[in-house]
Amino acid sequence: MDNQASVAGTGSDQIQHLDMDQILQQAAEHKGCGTSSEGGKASCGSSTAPEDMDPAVWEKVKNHPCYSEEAHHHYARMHVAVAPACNIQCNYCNRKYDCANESRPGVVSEKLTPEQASKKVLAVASTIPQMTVLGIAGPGDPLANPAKTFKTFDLIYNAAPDIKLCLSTNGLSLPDHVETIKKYNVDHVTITINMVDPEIGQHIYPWIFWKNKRVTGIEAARILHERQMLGLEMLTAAGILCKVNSVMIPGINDKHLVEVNKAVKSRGAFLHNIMPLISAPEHGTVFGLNGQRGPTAQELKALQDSCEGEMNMMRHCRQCRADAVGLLGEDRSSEFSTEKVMEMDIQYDAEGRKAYQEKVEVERQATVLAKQAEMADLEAEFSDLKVLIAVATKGHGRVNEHFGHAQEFQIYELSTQGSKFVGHRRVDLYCQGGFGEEDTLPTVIRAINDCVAVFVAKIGGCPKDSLKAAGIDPVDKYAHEFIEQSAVKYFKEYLTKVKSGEIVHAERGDADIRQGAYIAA
Ligand code: CLF
Ligand code: SF4
Repeated sequence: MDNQASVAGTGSDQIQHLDMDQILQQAAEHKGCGTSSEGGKASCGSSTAPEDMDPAVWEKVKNHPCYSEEAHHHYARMHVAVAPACNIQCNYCNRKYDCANESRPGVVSEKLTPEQASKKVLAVASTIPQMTVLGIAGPGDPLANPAKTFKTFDLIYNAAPDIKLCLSTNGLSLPDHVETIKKYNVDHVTITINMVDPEIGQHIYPWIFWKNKRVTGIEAARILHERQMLGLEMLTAAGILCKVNSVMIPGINDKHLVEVNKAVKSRGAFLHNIMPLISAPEHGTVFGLNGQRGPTAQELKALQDSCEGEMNMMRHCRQCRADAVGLLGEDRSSEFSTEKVMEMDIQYDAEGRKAYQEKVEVERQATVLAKQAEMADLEAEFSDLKVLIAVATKGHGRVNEHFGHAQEFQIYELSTQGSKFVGHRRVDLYCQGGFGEEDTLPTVIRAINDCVAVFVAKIGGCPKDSLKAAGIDPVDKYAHEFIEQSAVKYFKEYLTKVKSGEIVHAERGDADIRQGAYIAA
């Protein structure tokens, strides 16, 4: 492991080489943190707010893994499945499975009572001290189950007030509950808004349940749209941070989502999360059965790029299941089944959690400092070259996963502006104990086919050769180092080689977003 990092002094000619202990020491003292943000995003790892962000908002987002891209490498969330019923029907959802707009379809949730949910939250918080957020996101709609939802929030707030409370809704009942949401200390609300035009909405929502009867067609979409806009306006007025999720459905709302972006931005949404439709026949959804396709990776990125202006775009959503536990890219829910949780003797140690999170902040700060240091001489380069790389990581902002063990790759865009997280690609495990690997490798390559390189902690000879043959550079020399610092280093070398003619840069093609379920755990 290369334990060296360059840290800029007062001028670009004063580059010093410091070892990682010095960086961690600087981070602990909160020295040298650039508090600027990229595109208005919370990019700084310090405990102070970026200059262009209200400190009160910063307090709400700084360790929320969904509201801050940078925080998602370090902090975890959990969902409790206390809300089984729904008051609308989406064509991408089959209620036999988890909510498809906040869940990975195809996995059935264990439904909980508020009391079971509360105990589970304390169990997880005691085991995973970096778990900072509790969300209710299904498997139906939390506000179609208001008694269970708010009872759960109440129990958790009283037992563990340091945990942030979050909910995700389709918005139909939202205006009726904004006061209650505030009363129960829920600081973050997500509304799934897929259209602002009922003509389009009627192709996404076959019906809603409204005032004790089923309403269909364009009238259903009109009511839903009006309630979503009203709910968003009321949340903003109440000072509750609001994120909007939209499902990108090619041929139905893909072009229209630019209008949705403008509409929600003008009503005060803090963050917009455009997610790909996940649609396969085995999910049993209307879209799955009628062959509606999801977007490709480059179609999704182009839409996200086109919406990125003054409004923050979320690109790190994992379309979580309704009982997800852990960092966004991992799922530890099986460690916390109701049976196991009910047997656990839980001592909630708020001080211990706080101390652990302070250590996380030091590590987080170190990743920011290391990237800034590496950027020092890149900004002087003139080039409009942009490339994508894929990274195998278990979290903590490091290249620390083996190629064969990766269930997802994080995607970074590299340019003279530095490195920028632009998404992730779920893949089936390559390493499956000696079988199935020949079948899996082509699907992994298709998932990262738009990347020039893949950073891994380790990789075997066989996949290495196949990646090279596909034009993807397998890079293991940054094993266990910080991702973004390594990415900037790599880009500098890449640029030098292109400029010297050692390599010829060629535009890469598109990549697949996986539609089916996992074939390996
Ligand atoms: Fe859960 Fe949603 Fe809260 Fe996050 S998830 S209720 S805001 S705590 Fe996050 Fe998961 Fe994407 Fe949701 S990655 S599906 S955006
Ligand atoms: Fe399914 Fe969620 Fe839509 Fe309800 S709001 S139909 S649970 S995706």
